[in-house]
Order: sequence, then C-alpha cells, then structure tokens
Amino acid sequence: MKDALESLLTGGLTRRDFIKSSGVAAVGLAATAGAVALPFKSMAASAPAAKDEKIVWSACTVNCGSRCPLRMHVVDGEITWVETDNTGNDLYGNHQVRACLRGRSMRRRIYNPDRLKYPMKRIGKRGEGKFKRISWDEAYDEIAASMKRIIKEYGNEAIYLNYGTGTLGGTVTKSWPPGSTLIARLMNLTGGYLNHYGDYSTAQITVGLDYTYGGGWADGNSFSDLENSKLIVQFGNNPAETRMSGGGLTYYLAEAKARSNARMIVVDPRYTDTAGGREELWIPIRPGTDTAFVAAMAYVMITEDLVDQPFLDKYCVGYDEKTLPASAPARSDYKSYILGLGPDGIAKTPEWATRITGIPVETIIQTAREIATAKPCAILQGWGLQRTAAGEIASRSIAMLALLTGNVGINGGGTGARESDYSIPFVRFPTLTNPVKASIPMFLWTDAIVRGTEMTATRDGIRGVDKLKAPIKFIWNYAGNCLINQHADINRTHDILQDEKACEMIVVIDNHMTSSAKYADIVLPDLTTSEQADFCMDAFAGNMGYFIFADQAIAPQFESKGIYEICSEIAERMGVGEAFTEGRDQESWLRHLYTLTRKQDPGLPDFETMRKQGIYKRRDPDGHYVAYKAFREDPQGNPLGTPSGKIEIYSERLARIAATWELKEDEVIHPLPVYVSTFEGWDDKKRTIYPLQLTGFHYKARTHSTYGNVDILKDAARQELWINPLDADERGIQQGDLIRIFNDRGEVHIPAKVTPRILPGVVALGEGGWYAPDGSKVDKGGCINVLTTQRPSPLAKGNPQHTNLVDVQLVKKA
Ligand SMILES: Nc1nc2c(c(=O)[nH]1)N[C@H]1C(S)=C(S)[C@@H](COP(=O)(O)OP(=O)(O)OC[C@H]3O[C@@H](n4cnc5c(=O)[nH]c(N)nc54)[C@H](O)[C@@H]3O)O[C@H]1N2
Ligand SMILES: Nc1nc2c(c(=O)[nH]1)N[C@H]1C(S)=C(S)[C@@H](COP(=O)(O)OP(=O)(O)OC[C@H]3O[C@@H](n4cnc5c(=O)[nH]c(N)nc54)[C@H](O)[C@@H]3O)O[C@H]1N2
Ligand code: SF4
Ligand SMILES: [Mo]
Repeated sequence: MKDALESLLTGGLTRRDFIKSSGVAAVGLAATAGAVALPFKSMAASAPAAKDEKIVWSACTVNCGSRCPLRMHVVDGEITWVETDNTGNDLYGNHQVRACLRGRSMRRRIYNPDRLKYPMKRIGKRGEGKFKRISWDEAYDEIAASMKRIIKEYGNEAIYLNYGTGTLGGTVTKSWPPGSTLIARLMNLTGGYLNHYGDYSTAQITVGLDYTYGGGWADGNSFSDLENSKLIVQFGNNPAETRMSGGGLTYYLAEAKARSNARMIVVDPRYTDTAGGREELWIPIRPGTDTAFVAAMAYVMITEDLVDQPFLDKYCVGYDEKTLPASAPARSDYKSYILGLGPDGIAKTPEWATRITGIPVETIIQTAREIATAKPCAILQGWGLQRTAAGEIASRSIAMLALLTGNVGINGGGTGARESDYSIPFVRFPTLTNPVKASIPMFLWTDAIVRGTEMTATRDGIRGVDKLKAPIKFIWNYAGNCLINQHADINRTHDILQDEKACEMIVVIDNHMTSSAKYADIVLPDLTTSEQADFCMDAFAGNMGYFIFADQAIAPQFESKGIYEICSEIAERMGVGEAFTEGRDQESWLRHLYTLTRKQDPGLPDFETMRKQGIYKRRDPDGHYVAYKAFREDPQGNPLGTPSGKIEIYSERLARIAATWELKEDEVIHPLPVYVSTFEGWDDKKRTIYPLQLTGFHYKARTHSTYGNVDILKDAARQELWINPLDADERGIQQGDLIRIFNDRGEVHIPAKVTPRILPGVVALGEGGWYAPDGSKVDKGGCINVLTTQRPSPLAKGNPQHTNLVDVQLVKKA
C-alpha cells in the first residue's frame, strides 16, 4: 500500500493532480493490497463545478464487463478532472454506478503520449512501427482501392473483421461483436466478409454448455439472487477484478451475501481478490483439473446417497442407465462413469482425484457433503477454467454439481454457468445482413491467412461451407489489440503477418500506437468517447439495468475522426455512400435509434432529458433473474433447446461429433463431461522440461491492454509473475527479482511476485501487458501471449490461453 502511495507522490504528479485523484487513489490502494473492502461506498461527495468549468456526461466503454458514467470537468476545452455517477438515493439496487480507478484515469488515456494523431502509412516492416503521415483523403482512397482489388481477385470471403472489444459499450462506436459494427455495415453493403464464431472470452463454454442446456448460451441466476442462497461456490470466477464498477457485481456479491449470510467457497489456483477475506474456504486447484474434482465429489454424493434422484430422473438425460438415449451403449451413463462401471473401469474416488487436482481427500469429501446438503446452493463458474485445453468439457462438468443437487431453476440456486444480468432493451445500429455464409472459429484467423483454403468443417470447425474459397487477404482491425498483443503465440503471429503477400492489407483504427497498430499498413486515429456523442450500455449489473448518454466533452484531438465519418467516407468511395448514411449524421442516428427505442419502451426519458441526466437506471421488473425457471416449473410445456428438450448430461450430438470429426490422438470429444488429460496439463511429459503450469488472469491494472499505458495504474498494480515461495526458493528468486519466464514459443522478463496466494507448481500472469520486444525476441512488457499456444481446443476450436507450460529463472536480484 505504501509503495503505491509513494509512486503516486513521486510519479511527477502536481499537487492539484494528486488531490484530484486522491479519492481514486484510495480505491486503487485498497485493490492493490488485495484488501478488498468495497471501495465504492467510501468516495467523497462530488465537487461542484467551478465558475469557468462545464461538466459533461461521458462514459468508459471498454470491455471489462462493466460500464461506467464519467462526468468530465472541462475548462478551456480541456478535461481537467474526472468524476463519476453522483445521482439518486444510492440505495442498493438503485445505486450509483461508480467508475473504477481505470475509468477515473481516462484523462491519462485521452492525453496520452501514445495517442495516434494523423492517418499514417507504413514505411518499415510490419511490426517495426515506422510510418509516414498521410492525408485522410489518401488513406480513404488507398483503403477503397485495396478493397476493390482484393474483392475482385479473391472474393469477399478474403476480407476479415478482426475481433476488437476496445469500445464494445458504444452504439455508433460499438466495436464488438464485429458483426454489429459500422465496418460490418459497410462491408455488408459491398458484398460481405468472412464471418467468425466464438470469441476469446467464452469460446469453450459457449459451445460446451450448449450441449448440456441447449438454446445457444447457458444462463445462470443473477448475482442479486444470491441473497436467497445458503452456499455460494465460485469456480474460476473473480468478479472483484473482472466486474469492478459500482454497478458491477462485486457490490452485489457482498450485499447479497451479507443478506443471506451464505458461506462462500472459491475454487481457483490463485487466492483471488474475490476471496480476499470474504470466503469461508479457498480450494486451490491445479489448472485444468476441475473435471476430476467434480467427478470425485459426484462419487461422494452418489455413494452417500446425497444426489437429487427425482430431479435427475425428471429433467435430465443420461445420469443413469434409466434415462440414457436408445442410441447410447450400455454403461455409458454418468453414474456408471463415476462408479467405475463404464469403459475405463476407474472409480472416480477422492483418492483418485487428489493425485490429479492437488486437493486433499478430506477437502473433497467435506466439500461434496456441504454442496449436497446446503439448499439452495449457487454453483457458479467464471470463464477462467474454460479458457483451457479441454475447456468445453470442464465447463460442462461444473454444471454437473448443479444437476446432481437439483439446484437448477430455483431462487438461490444456479446452473453452474456464470451469473446473468438484466438489461434495458435498446435498438442498435442496423448493420444489415452478410451475404457471405462461411465462418471460421475466431481463434483460427491466423490459420485462415496461411492455410485458409485447406481448412475444413470436420478438422477445423469451418461452418456455413465445407471449405473456404480464399485465404484472408484484408483485415479490418477496429478497436482491438488482437493482431498481436491479445492473440496467442505472438512470435508465430509476427512471422505470419510479416509476409505481405499472404495478408495483403491491414487497416487499424485505434486511439493509440499499440503493438497491433504497428502491424498496420494504414493506421487511422479514432476519436475517443470524450470527443463524440454516443449511447453506451452492455454492462453486467445484477438486476439493475442502465444506459448512459455520453456527450461530446472536448473537440477532436489532433486530426482524429470518428468511426461513423471514416466508414461514411469509404462507403462513398465504394459507391454506397447514401445507402450507408441514409442521409443522417451521427447525432441524427442517435436520435433516430433512441426514437425507435422509446417507441418500444415509452417510459424512457426523452432525448434532451437523457442528454442532461446522463444515466438512466431501472430495476428488473421480475425481481431476480432465475435461469430455466419456466423449464423447472413445467418441463413439457417449456422444453429446453436441446434435441431432447431436457438437460443433456449424455449428449447424442457430441457422440456423433466424436465419431465423425478428425481429431488428434490426444484430443477428446465425449458425450459425457469426463475428465481428460490434455496437452500442456499437469501430467504432460513436457513438464520435465517446463515444470510450471502458467495460467493467466484478467487484471485490475487494465482492461486487457487498454489503460495499460497509464502511468499511475502501472504503479498501483504492477505487472509481475505470481510464484509460490517453494518454487521461488528452488530457483533462488525473491520478491521483486527480475526473472525470465520461457518455453519454446518465447521469453518474457519481468519482476517476480513471490506469494503463497498461488499453488506450488503453478505460476500466474495477468493478461494484457503491453508487448515490448527488445529486438532479440525477449519481451520486457510482460505480455503473456509470447508464451501461449496457438493450438486450439478440440471441440470449440477455442483459445486455451490459460493452458501453458513454462520454466522460470532468475535474471537479476532486485
Ligand atoms: N493470454 C490471454 N490472452 C487473452 C485473454 C486471456 O485471458 N489470456 N483474454 C482474451 C479476451 S477474453 C479478450 S475479450 C481479448 C480482448 O482483446 P481486445 O479486444 O484486443 O482488447 P484490448 O486489449 O483492450 O484492445 C482494445 C483496443 O481498443 C482500443 N480502443 C479503446 N477505446 C477505443 C476507441 O474508442 N476507439 C478505437 N478505435 N479504439 C479504442 C485500445 O487502444 C486497444 O488497442 O483478449 C483475449 N486475450
Ligand atoms: N479488470 C479487468 N476486468 C475484466 C477484464 C480485464 O481485462 N480487466 N476483461 C473482461 C473480459 S473481456 C472477460 S472475458 C472477463 C474474463 O473473466 P474470466 O475469464 O472469468 O477471468 P479470468 O481472470 O481469466 O479467470 C477467472 C479466474 O479463473 C482462474 N482460473 C484459471 N484457470 C483455472 C482452472 O483451471 N480452474 C479454476 N477453478 N480456476 C482457474 C483464474 O486464476 C482467475 O482467477 O473479464 C472481464 N473483466
Ligand atoms: S474500466 Fe470498467 S469498471 Fe472501470 S470505469 Fe471503465 S467500465 Fe467502469
Ligand atoms: Mo473477453
């Protein structure tokens, strides 16, 4: 705590700056110390505007799962300080949505030295960062000419909209999903683009839990409903870092838990900030082994007669032989698998699981009994354990606990999926329909550059067509850093992007010179949220929905222009200008979309009132969201979206895929959520060379890479490798020492955080550190993707970015 305070004081801040940010600093310090007290309620009341000052509502629209209003204090056209929601009675459920330390440091992002100022064209090699300034007209002309040529030569399938979530919370500025952006609208008017499915966030769980619950996306109950729970079990879920705003979920967790007095168990290889003193029990687990832990708890529940048999009989397929589908072989039910009566003949006893998970036998037995007897019990998973090599199966296995105990569809219970939230329906910018049907798994976009036409449905998960007609030749990269920083195996990606004959054109639209921007052929400086008007939403906020009107606070900086103008100008050059704009400018679109929204929801304030009041909130009229409530009440009348209409513990669809897809020898797709050992897991032979499991996490210092270039945030929450004292001692490493983390994909040098908050044998690194190669392929920025693998998971073909093996050595004593 002292360090952070010192760094604030010595970080070159003026006294005025410090006073302005001191409330903020308190938030950051609490978080840094892992202390945990909820910061949101301790903020000083907002200051009145000075005479020459205007206050403008704006917002933070980054992808942290929250969404916060910012009140910009503007003097002489400059934002001088930033505060947040100060409205209403601030009672829980109608509370103020208070920005975290990141949003409050927005000024340092707007006026950052990395800010892109002019359109530029690359003159060095991709990645070198050598550019020359060009005019907007030159940039538009070159982009349009390149698009026309590539569409003519390769077809529209060769154009790709790369994943980018930097401003996903906007309406006009919305950057994610790519199909909902203005770039998609532009492309759909000019013949379309190659689709992708899945995303870096939830590729494995989206696919995995769909086989269990059907309907595309599996819901959980809202966090507000935890006030009805007796026990809360969080698998790889860390809202204290991943849902940080005052509207966000840490506040709900703390308030609801206080109301229900529920116990909380946190299962995570790290002692997280979510645990942080709030938990009754932390169960550290080896990454990638949750399925084995669940199987052994199932063993205890079955052998001690603790399962909810009537629930399993009535609502589920394949728990035991009674409800197995006709196509399934004998003994292929879950109960047989657990008791060792299935093909592998292994009983999934606590003794069996302790060797795999590292969790003591007694803990497995006690936890199983507690989960089975606390009614109702909320079983939740974050997305950490599914961002792994067998994440599809792992995500399905967590749901097993909710099923065995009959907690689905009731207040205080849960489904084993992540929490859900209420949001106010809002009419979005129409992005039209993509004429191209081909779709790739998002994680395989680099493969689609180098071997696009060889990719198939049953080997690479291509959808919509059997094979691609063309490789990717043109990439739009809007508000994303996934060209490099956020995508796996950076050294491989670098090599692929080096070849200008492979992908021929890369256009990056960003606010900052990021590592991805350095790979652009043309880079365009976008407006920040503070330099334009937009409606902002898409927050996870329990049972309180809200949206924000973010107004223009300051004039565009340098020569930057907004995405609406950029796309309109290119549309004009592609001959679809009028179709793109429909004769409207940005503000006319906002008014138009809001008029449509109010038509379906007449209770909303009018446009001018919204502009003045900034934020609008509404409590979920249904109280708490309870997932699959209707199905629970009447399973015949309200069947699920699975083929059987029931919850599928045994999935015939998966059995078919397992029999027909081309898989590698060590890849498993299975109709049941069975434990499988994976590449780069705890028992991989490679551990003799790279003995440590490296897992990643989403870090409070940044939102992915965004805010990663803000000085005070870097000081308050440093980029360090978490390593257990046992592993550190063995290597002569102490707190703060500079270390090298390496495997055969790359090498990173950063300081060590030596802490018992991580399991021995496991190290952890926050994702999103700014990639900073030193010229000899060593990264000094702490970017985990230098070390992650491009090998996809078997079923979703998703990103297993938390599954890696590495070793660590001392470079220099602190
Ligand atoms: N190893 C590892 N890698 C991961 C993950 C992991 O857990 N481990 N997580 C993955 C996940 S879940 C995700 S969602 C992705 C996120 O990856 P990205 O979507 O790439 O997220 P950011 O790194 O925040 O990059 C957002 C970019 O948008 C820019 N930006 C911000 N605001 C604006 C704006 O108003 N206009 C424009 N034009 N640009 C703007 C920022 O400067 C930044 O360059 O990362 C993935 N990568
Ligand atoms: N501050 C901040 N907030 C964010 C983001 C951010 O970058 N910064 N990113 C946002 C985005 S886009 C997303 S998708 C979400 C991501 O949300 P999550 O995917 O849930 O976040 P992670 O931190 O990757 O993982 C959650 C926890 O899982 C643990 N974990 C890892 N492997 C395993 C395992 O095998 N088993 C178990 N039991 N636990 C494991 C990690 O240690 C971590 O504490 O966060 C969002 N919120
Ligand atoms: S980073 Fe997230 S929690 Fe923080 S201010 Fe922005 S939207 Fe809110
Ligand atoms: Mo994400």
